Amino acid sequence: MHTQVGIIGAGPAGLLLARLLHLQGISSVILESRSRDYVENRVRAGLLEQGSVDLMIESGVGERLQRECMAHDGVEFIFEGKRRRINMQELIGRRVYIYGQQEAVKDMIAVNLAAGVPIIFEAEGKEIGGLDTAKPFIRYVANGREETLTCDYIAGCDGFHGICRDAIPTELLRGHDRVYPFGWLGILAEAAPTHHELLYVHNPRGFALFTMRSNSVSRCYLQVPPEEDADNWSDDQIWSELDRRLGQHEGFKLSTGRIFQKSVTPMRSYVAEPMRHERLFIAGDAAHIVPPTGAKGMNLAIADIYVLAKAFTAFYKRNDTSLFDRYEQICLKRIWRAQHFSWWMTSMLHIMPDASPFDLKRQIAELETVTGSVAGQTLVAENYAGLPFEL
Ligand code: RFL
Ligand code: PHB
Repeated sequence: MHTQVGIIGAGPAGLLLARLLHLQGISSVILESRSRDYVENRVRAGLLEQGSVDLMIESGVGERLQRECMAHDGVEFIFEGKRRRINMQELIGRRVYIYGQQEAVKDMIAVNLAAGVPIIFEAEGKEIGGLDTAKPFIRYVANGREETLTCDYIAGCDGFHGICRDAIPTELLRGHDRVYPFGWLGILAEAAPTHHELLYVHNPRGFALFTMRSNSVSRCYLQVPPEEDADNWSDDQIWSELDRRLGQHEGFKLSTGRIFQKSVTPMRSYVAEPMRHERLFIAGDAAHIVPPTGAKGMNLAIADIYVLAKAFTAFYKRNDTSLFDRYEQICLKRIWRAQHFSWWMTSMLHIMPDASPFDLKRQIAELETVTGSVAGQTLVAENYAGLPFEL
């Protein structure tokens, strides 16, 4: 089998790339190690930046998103019993949108398959090679048989645990890494949202986040030790801990219900450089990871793909390779800004295991500074709602 762009991974990055290439008449094949059912039901991100939503609508995968997403003008911070709202719409004229990542994945799979873009599920990429030749290849196993896909270029959209990043020679690959001494216990519950916008809570007992998937489904997170087992937490313990961290506030009280999904996510920051090697390009979580506090992971994956799709288009339409050469430089500028924002939000809101009273007071002062002035609020709003896509 031969295609122009061989894509490994049917996450948001791989699926959006295939769609954007198809719209330009460029062929691709997606290889995905998991089943369609698995990728369509994997619970992950929920918050999309304005630019991500705009790109999805423009590329014809945003029809249900437009109908079902929840647009938020503001976001709230809670600390020391105080509530501070940042009105992004008023400050910078942009908003954020709640739409489950697995819903976006379902939509992109359906649109790609309907357009005849091949997505081969349960096809595990084992090896890539020929990167310095005109015909790179991907060896994969599907239905117990080893197969080969040849292509002009390979897009490594295979997430943090994929195989593509490791195909960059070790003497060239630099990984910038930070692991945090905590994780998030995330739940989905049959419960109306506690509040109509997101609540980021600083509490000496640990960070908590109240978000949602719909008017009847809540998504909440609790800071826990990184090696915590979600099964150690009963539903009652989860609700009672969320309640204690949230505290008492006028205007809302904790909304509870049946918890139907729970898991613990470790937290890390990571950037791989370079993001291109010969005829391989890596994008999304394959190239970088952020702690989820800034809600940037899926948005960064989409921003990488915006650039990569433009680069393939310039090459196939105009034989222009200049964007191939600038791909990593363009992406890394945004990635490092998102890295800083995600690290900053994480360190401002989480309690380090060895935190002293000084550290807690300093965090409160920081939250006061940031939420207490138009300058501070604008800084958060611009980064949270996302910088415009640029080439
Ligand atoms: P993905 O989604 O991991 O997709 C990679 C795909 O590649 C497949 N794969 C392979 N296929 C074939 N052969 C191989 N050898 C393969 N190896 C791997 C995998 O099965 C998979 O299907 O990467 P992509 O496309 O780069 O997308 C990145 C996002 O998934 C990720 O950044 C976000 O989920 C991060 N994230 C958030 N991002 C946001 O923008 N906003 C949020 O609100 C947000 N919240 C979150 C998050 C991530 C979380 N967790 C669980 C890590 C909240 C949480 C709790
Ligand atoms: C989510 O809705 O799952 C979500 C929202 C904001 C974050 C992280 C996760 O910062």
